[in-house]
Amino acid sequence: MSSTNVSSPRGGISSTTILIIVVVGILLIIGGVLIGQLTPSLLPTQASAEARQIDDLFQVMLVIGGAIFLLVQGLLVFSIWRFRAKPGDTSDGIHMHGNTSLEITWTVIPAIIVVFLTVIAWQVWANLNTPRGDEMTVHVTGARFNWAFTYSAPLSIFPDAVDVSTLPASVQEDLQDDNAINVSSPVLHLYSGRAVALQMEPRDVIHAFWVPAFRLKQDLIPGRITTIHVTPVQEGTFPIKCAELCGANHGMMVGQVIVHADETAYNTWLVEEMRKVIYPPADPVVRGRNILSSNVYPCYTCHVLDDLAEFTWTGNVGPNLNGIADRAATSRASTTGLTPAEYLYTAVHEPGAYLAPGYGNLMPQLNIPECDSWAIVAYLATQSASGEAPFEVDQPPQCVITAGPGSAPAAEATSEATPAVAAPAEATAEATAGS
Ligand code: HEC
Ligand SMILES: [Cu+2]
Repeated sequence: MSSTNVSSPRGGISSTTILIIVVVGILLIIGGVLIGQLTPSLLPTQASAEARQIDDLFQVMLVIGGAIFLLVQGLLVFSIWRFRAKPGDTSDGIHMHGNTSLEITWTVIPAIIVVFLTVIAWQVWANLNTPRGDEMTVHVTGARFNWAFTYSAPLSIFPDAVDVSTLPASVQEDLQDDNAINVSSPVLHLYSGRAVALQMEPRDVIHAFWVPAFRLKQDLIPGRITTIHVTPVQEGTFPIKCAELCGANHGMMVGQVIVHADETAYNTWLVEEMRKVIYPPADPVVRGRNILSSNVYPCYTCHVLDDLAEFTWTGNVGPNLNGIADRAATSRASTTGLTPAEYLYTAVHEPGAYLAPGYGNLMPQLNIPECDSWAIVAYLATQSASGEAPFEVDQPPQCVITAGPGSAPAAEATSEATPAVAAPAEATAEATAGS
């Protein structure tokens, strides 16, 4: 790291000069190490195994960069002090060009540094991209303006005996291939020490999944699935951010990772979520309200709905949904020629088909499973000025749930969303507004 050969081109190097160079070189290295040691204390906690590797790499870069910074700034300050013009001296400085040893030095040293950094950065990069042993997989969905996470929950961890034949059709279908059900949550739940592959997909534009405490950031690209591997190592709750400007409420696109202490704690959470999926409330209105209040879907970041205000339904990108049932039954039905229920279904399921006047095509196509869409419609139909549904919403036969053993109406929010293969739609439901 020593700067070597800053002597004047006129003479050889004296032993005093060599001593100065050595001392300055040592000081530069000490300074670089200090910068490298102190700066990381500004960073968030290292909550993943990957964070340690990345911070170590960063620290090496800081030591080298810090020493170079001190060298350049030191030479600048030294030159200003040592070679400043004397009062009244208006002559030019000495003209000099060509100093082969100096040029070789300032080419070779940076080349060695860059090659060294490339090698160690490549090693970290390759490590990060290697699937870990015994990974679990969580699917990440980014849509303007929230994050949702879908887990595969094996029926084998469910403590109660379940008679599969009594479960809702959509749950039975979900269980068919792997005897596991999909559970969705707006919070990423993991547990310490267990590696996970996060497979991400956006529903609209490019988003970037960023967990500062994990030191990992990954773009979500339309039409592609991108994956990162991470091993959380510290119990706690850490923020998730969207690091790609994605629209008006980009700043609201924040979430949380909860790292549980161990598998038991994680399973306790998962079983509670499974219960909501396995025993959904029979009343579609309650089901619809539970889906929307779970905030698994990003509706709340774009719409105001007073009934769900406590679940932060305060977004201002789309129309205010207070009184949506009245509007669906009157102006929307007459403009589109759909029945009010069909209109609401289309508005939720195929948002681009008809645009509410004054609004652009901003609402994402969320791939909401068929029966969940109809439950949402049943709930939205109750959002009228009078509080009574002004029209009937018939649930398609495969979406009718008869009260099962556990299907007591859930009072609180559930994340009942099951992005499984949707059951075939009723023919009428497919009618679109033909815009
Ligand atoms: C990114 C913002 C955004 C998100 C997320 C979003 N919407 Fe919308 N929504 C809009 C916009 C903009 C419109 C108006 C344009 C249109 O009709 O598609 C709209 C229209 C609607 C309408 C029709 C309103 C009317 O006055 O006729 C309904 C109903 C609706 N959204 C419900 C939902 C539900 C339910 C969700 C979640 C599953 C949701 N929206 C998610 C932006 C959004
Ligand atoms: Cu985003």
